[in-house]
Amino acid sequence: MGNKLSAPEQQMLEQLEGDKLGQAHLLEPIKEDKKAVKKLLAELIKADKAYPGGLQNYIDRARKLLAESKAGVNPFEGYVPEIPEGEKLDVGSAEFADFEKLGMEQLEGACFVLVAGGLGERLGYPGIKIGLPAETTTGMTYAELYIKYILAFQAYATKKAGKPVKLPLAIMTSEDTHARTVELLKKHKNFGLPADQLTLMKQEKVPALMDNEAKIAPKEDDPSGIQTKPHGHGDVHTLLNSHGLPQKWVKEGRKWVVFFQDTNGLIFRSVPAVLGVSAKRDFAMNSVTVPRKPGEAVGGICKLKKDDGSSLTINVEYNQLDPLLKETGDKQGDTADPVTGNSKFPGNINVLVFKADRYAETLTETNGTVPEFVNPKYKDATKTAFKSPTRLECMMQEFPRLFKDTDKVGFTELPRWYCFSTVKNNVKDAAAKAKGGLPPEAPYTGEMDMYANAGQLLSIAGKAVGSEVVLGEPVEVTYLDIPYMMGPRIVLKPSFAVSIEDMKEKLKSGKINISAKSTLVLEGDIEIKDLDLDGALVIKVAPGAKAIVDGLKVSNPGWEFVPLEQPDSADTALQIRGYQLKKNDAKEYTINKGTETLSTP
Ligand code: UGB
Repeated sequence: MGNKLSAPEQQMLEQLEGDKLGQAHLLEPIKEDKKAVKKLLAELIKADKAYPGGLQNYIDRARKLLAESKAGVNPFEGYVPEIPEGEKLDVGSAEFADFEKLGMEQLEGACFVLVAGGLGERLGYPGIKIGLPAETTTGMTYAELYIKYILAFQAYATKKAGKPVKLPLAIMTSEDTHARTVELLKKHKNFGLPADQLTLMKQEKVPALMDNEAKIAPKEDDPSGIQTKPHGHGDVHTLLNSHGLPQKWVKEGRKWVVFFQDTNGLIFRSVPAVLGVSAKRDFAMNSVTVPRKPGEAVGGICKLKKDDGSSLTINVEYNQLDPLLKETGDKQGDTADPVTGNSKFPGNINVLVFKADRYAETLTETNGTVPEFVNPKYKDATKTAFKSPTRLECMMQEFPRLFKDTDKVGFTELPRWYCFSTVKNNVKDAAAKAKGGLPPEAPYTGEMDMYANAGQLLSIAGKAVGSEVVLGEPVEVTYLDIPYMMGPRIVLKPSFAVSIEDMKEKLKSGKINISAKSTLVLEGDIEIKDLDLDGALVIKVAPGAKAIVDGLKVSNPGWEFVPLEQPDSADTALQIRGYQLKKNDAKEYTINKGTETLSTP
């Protein structure tokens, strides 16, 4: 390779030397070194291509937002937040059942989008977050759990439709996560999802900026390179648009696009009911929410009202909610409602269900570029210098700003135990959160919440069909200074049931007794009438086969969690938990064909 410049390089060089882009400082220290110049130009061309409207557009937007930030412009000026209207569902109620039934009819029209470009610095885990086990009883990773859920929805929809249904999944990765995501999926053959149903979209980082003029920061150890930083999960919309996926999905007759985040082991439980709400209310966008604790790192959905009567129902991010509430209304800030102890605003968990046609049309009209923001950490009150380079960021939940007034934006509030337990915090922060009465959101608590969720769902479905479900009382167990309740460890794989309505079909009037020390893993088509479990029981049923549990009594030493024996040499996924699974003994059944009745004589 010679040092002669190609046409795009020459063009970028001219742009760089010109006043409009204002980046000549990058060239200055390396201009005599042709090789270094070429390298710099290559990096800038990459950044130019990756950003909608190119580098000039990025710099122009950055200058505007940095000027506004310096001037202290309030992005919510003129808006007063009100509590929005939405559907609040009581899981297990008749109304909830109706929404689930309606939502299950929608499953055949669902498409899924996972945002998994975040590295999880807060979690202190070096790997990709979707490669973490969601629970350690079966070791199922988040990636596998999500895909198995989509496959279970697909199997359900195929049966219901009487024809093959294929549900697509798009995953947004980033420079930080792409290679390891590809490796994980390849190693496990996409966990059974056919390749033609899977699309990976890699988001690029954006140039980091070192001052209010939006000068790009050179790399500290290499002036021929530029510093870049993540642009935020809002990139998912521009990427979907550039891949033309939503437009293709609409052409294929698909109805809904469901977005979800990287570590929430409970989220798919809520999908049928939430689809039901979207369908009934004809929501162009429907955010799943949970009751929110004041101060929690979860955005609040607000109805932002203007003097002229217009309003916008949208997430206000957790770092902006308190200042906004201190300036408006009763000026109390992000405080608790005295009646509920929760924030008055529903907590956004960034599970967004879009109506596919309106989503695709809006993407075509706007390219999906959601408004950005900048959050520089200034050195002092003059706001002239930054502590470290900043960048523009964007969030996926900002999409309502691109919609028309006629597009209905709403939310569906569900109990937290049912749909939300994320894993975001390192051990130290999680312990501090637990002390402060906030959800710890650690690997340990995320795992325990999955078991508790499964137990509660069995109880609700059981009650509806006249089955008595008795679960051992949970006890408080502390690992790595995080105290949490631990009851029986129940894992209901997606193939067992895709909703409470589906679970009702699997339980028959009888009695299910599961002691607190027990482990129960159910996979596949299993009907349960009478079960008495004190120990570990694993039932795996292959597709097409069936098990009937009728009068089965299992008692064995079971499986237990014990503190990590050799913490220093243990896998990092275990180190950040502080415990490991000790398999003493278990009763295991694997049924590959036909129907088998499992009972104790
Ligand atoms: N992500 C990307 O794919 N690319 C990026 O550049 C950045 C992130 P975080 P945070 O439900 O708990 C969100 O960092 O700040 C992916 C909502 O904004 O976990 O905790 C990343 O991989 C907040 O309103 O987000 O805040 C992950 O899957 C609330 O809903 C996802 O984006 C909160 O999550 C979120 O990234 C919550």
